[in-house]
Amino acid sequence: MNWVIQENKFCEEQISRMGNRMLCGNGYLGIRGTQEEYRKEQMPAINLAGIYDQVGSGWREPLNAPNVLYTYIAVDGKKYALPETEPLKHRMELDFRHGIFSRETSFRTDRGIVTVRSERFACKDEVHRIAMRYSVTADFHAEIELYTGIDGDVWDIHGPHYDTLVSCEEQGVIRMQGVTHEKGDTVDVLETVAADFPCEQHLVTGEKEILRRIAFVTEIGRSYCIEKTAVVFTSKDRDWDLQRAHGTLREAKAAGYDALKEMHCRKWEEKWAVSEVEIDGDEEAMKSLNYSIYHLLSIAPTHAANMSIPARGLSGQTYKGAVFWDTEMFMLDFFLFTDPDVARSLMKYRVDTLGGAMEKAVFYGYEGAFYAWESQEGGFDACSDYNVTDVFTGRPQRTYFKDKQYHISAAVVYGIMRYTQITGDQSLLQEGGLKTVIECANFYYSLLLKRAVGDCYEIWDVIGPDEYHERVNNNAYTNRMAKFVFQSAAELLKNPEWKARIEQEYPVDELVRRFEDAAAHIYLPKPDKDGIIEQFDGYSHLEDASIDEVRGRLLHEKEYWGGAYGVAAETKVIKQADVVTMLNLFPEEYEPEILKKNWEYYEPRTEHGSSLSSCMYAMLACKCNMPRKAYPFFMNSASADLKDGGREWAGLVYIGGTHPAAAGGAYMTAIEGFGGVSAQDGTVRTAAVLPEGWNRMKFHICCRNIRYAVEIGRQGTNIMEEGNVHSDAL
Ligand code: IFM
Repeated sequence: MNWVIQENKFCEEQISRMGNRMLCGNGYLGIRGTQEEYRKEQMPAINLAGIYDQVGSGWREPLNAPNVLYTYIAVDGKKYALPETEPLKHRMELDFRHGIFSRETSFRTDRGIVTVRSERFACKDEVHRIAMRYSVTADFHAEIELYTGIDGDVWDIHGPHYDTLVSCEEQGVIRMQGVTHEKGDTVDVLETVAADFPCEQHLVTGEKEILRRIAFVTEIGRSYCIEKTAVVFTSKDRDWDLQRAHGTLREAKAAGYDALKEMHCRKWEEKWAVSEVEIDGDEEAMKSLNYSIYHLLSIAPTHAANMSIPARGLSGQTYKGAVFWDTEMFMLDFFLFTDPDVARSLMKYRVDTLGGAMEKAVFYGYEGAFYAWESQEGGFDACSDYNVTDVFTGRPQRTYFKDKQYHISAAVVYGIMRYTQITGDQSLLQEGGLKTVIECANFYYSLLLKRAVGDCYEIWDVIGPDEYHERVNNNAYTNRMAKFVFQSAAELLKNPEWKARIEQEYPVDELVRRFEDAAAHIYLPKPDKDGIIEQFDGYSHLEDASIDEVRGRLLHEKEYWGGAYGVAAETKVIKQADVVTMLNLFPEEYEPEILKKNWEYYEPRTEHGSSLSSCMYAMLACKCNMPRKAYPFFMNSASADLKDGGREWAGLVYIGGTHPAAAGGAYMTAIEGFGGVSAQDGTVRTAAVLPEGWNRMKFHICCRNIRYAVEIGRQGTNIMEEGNVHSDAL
C-alpha cells in the first residue's frame, strides 16, 4: 500500500483543510500541515494537549505554542513565501506510515529559480521534541537569507493567550517563553540549528519573534541544508525544566536529523505492528482506514496516565480543545484493541474529573455526576450557553448542549464498563471508576420523572445525539443509556467485592434497590405498528420534509439547522444517528427486522451534519447483514479528513479540524462491523460480513492482556494467540 498522501499544486483556499489533512502529532502536540513561512492568518499551529487559557469572556481554548518552525527565505533581498508569492511548482506530502510531513516549492526570481524543501516530524519517541530539515537550492548564484526561529504571534481563535513573550539566545539555542493570561502558565520553546555550509549568522529580534538570519551565496544546483531541533514544554510538565530541555537539544543535535528520524520511525513501526489493518482486495478502503488509524495514533496521549482526546484532536482550538462523548463512544475501541494503556488513560481522565461532574450536577440542581459536555482540565465544562452565533444578527444564540445533553454521563459509564470488560483490568474500578459509575447512576436517578398515573419513569427536557431537536422528552437513546447506567451500577454493587469496598461510603442495598427499580421501569419507546421507534415524544407528528426541502429553506449557507428557529427543528430531519446509535449498542434487544426498518426509516431523514453519524449507520447496516449499504458510510467515515466537503462552520463559528471520532468509527466499522469482532466476555469471536471485493482482512487485537492475530477471509476466520500484551497498567 502507498502510505503517502500528496498535494501537487498550491491552492490558497485549501490552506485550512491541508493544515488538518497533513497534520503530524505525537499525543503531546500536533503540528498542522502548513508551510514554514505561514503567519497566523494561514493557521499554522503547534497545538498543545491538555493546557488551556481564557482571555476575558472569550471561549477557553487550548494553547498553540510559539511557532518554533517558522522559516522563510529572501533571495537577492526579496522575500519568497507562500501564500504571497505565487509558486512555480508546489508539492506537499504526508508519509502517514511515519508521520512525516514534507514540501517542495519553487519560486521564479528575477535571476532564476529557487527551490525550498523541508521535512519535519513530531518525534514519537520523545514527545517534547520536533525535528526539521530545511534546504534551499538555486539554479543561479543567489544571495540567500534564510530566516528561521520562533514566531510568537500565533494563530488563536479567542486569544491572544500570552500576556508576555520573552525571548533570548543562550549558547546557540534560542528560546521563547510565553506566559498565559488566565493562570500564568508558561510555555517554553527552544530550538537549535545546524548548518552544513559556511554562512553568516545573526540574530534578529522583533516584538513577538526571535529569528536567526543565515546568509550565504549559492553555487548553482547545490543544496544548502539546515537541521533544526526544537523542544516544547510547559509549566504543567512537572518533570521538565530548562536544564532538561537544553540537555535534550544537545543530545538531539549531536545525534543529527537522520538518527532522530530513525528513532522516530522505529516507534511508528512498533505502533503499526499492532494497529495496521490489511484489506486484501480494496486498496482505497485500506488506505483510508489506515490513514484514519494514523490520526488516532498521532493524538494518543501515550505520555500521560489520565488524559483524553479533544473532539478535533490536536489540530487546533476548534470546539475549545475539549473532550466530548466522541472519545468513549467512537475512539475508545481502537485503543482498547490496540493499546489498552491509552484506553486506560482516556478513562482515568473521566474518573479523575468526577469532581467537576459532581459540581456541574449541583449547579443544575441534580445529584451525582453530570459530566461536562465539553470537558477541559478538572472536568470544567467549556461549553458556552451560546454555542452558535446567529448568521443574520451576529448575536450569540442560546443553545442547550451543555444543560441538556444528559447522555454524556452514560458515555463515561459505557467507557468504564467497556474498558473493564475488554481488558479484564479491575484497577480502574478500584481507583475511582466504581464511584464514578455510582455517581452517574445517582445523576440519572435524580432526573427521573413519574406521572401520577402509570408506573414508568421518564426523562424530560433533553437533547439526544441529534442536536437539531432541543429540549425534547423521552429521547430513546438517552433513556436506554440511562437504563444501561442503572444496570451497570446495580450489577457492580451486588458484587460482594465491590460492595465491601464501598459500603462505608454508600447505602449499598438501598442503591441497588433504586437502580434496579429504575432500570426495570424507565420508559423505552417500543416499535410502533410499522416497527419504527420514535426518537422522542412527538417526533412522529413532525413535518416529514425531505432533507433537500429543508436545505432549500435556508436563507444563508452557514445558517444553523437546529435550535428553536432552525430549519430542521419542526421537521423529522435529524442531524446524526440517534435511534440508530441506540440500536447499534443494543441490537440483541430487537428483532432483526426492527433494526432494518429503523435503519431504512431514519437514514433518508438524517442529514449527517456531524462526522459521527456515518459510522453508526455503517455498523448497524453490518448488523443487518447489509454490507453493501454499510460500505459508503464506512468510506465516509474513513475519509472524513481525506476528502473535502466536511462542514467548517456552524453559524459563524469555525469548526474545522480533524475528525478523530470518524476515524475511530471507521475502525469500529471495519473490525466490529465488517469483521464482526466481539470480545466482551474475554473470548474473541468474529461474525464477518465482508463487503464486496474484500477477500481478506488481517489485523491484531488485544483482549484480557493477550494479543491475537486475526485473519478473516471468505472461507473463514483464523484467530491466533500471539502472546502477552506489554502493559504498565494491566
Ligand atoms: O460530540 C459531537 C456532537 O455529537 C455533534 N457535534 C460535534 C461534537 C464534537 O464532535
